[in-house]
Amino acid sequence: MHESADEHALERILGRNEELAEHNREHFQRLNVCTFNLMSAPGAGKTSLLEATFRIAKEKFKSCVIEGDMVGNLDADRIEKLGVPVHQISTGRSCHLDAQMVARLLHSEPLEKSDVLFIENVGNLVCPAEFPLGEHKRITLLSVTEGDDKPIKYPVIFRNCDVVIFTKCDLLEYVDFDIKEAESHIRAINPDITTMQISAKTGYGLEKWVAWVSTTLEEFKRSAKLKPEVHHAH
Ligand SMILES: Nc1nc2c(ncn2[C@@H]2O[C@H](COP(=O)(O)OP(=O)(O)OP(=O)(O)O)[C@@H](O)[C@H]2O)c(=O)[nH]1
Ligand SMILES: [Mg+2]
Repeated sequence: MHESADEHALERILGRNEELAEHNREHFQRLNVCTFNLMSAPGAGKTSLLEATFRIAKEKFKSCVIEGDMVGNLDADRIEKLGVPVHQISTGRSCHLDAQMVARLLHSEPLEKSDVLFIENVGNLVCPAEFPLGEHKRITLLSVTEGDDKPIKYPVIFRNCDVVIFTKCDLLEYVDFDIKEAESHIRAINPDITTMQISAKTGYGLEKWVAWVSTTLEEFKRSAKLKPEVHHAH
């Protein structure tokens, strides 16, 4: 009895989030800002990937960042040091970002001037998967220190994404992580997935990642041009 009442409440929350995410998506489309949602377990290397990206490709696409954390500004401070505009969202007791939190930042000046918005979600391999934010692409990072069985144990986040990035590949020789095995678990639930291997520490695979971001941005801009403009009163 209780369980079904809880399920209804959850469905309502998820439905409302979907609506707001759609609103965000239209807004990003109008602004011509291609948005990426980066999700992973805590410490898989989301901020390190962003830092490495900006070190080598700050001039390639004009970016801004939203940092989602339960408390503190540590990650936002790391991004700010690289001269990239960043907003910190403190989620408090919530273990994920939701569309409403992102919606509050839609009219910020740096966002309106950017080509790309990177949203670093709260480190968590479960909840962020259920809450779309209006992003164009969803990216899940899986560190090779976490174990190649994680796609089996946490399938939703690996199913609900466009790209999986295996991170910390410089550590592959020290850990029992079989990339082929992990990849086959992911493909079993998400056959069209794009996968990449990187090391933010050594720079391995970063060029391919930056090329993917650039191509995705170009495709996004082309498709935005083709779509009829949507006019909304705000
Ligand atoms: N060896 C190695 N360590 C890395 C790499 N990328 C990140 N790390 C380390 O992993 C730790 C966590 O990295 P972060 O980039 O902070 O991870 P995160 O996913 O942003 O963490 P949360 O925001 O707390 O979820 C840090 O000590 C990094 O130095 C990598 O490519 N190789
Ligand atoms: Mg981080």
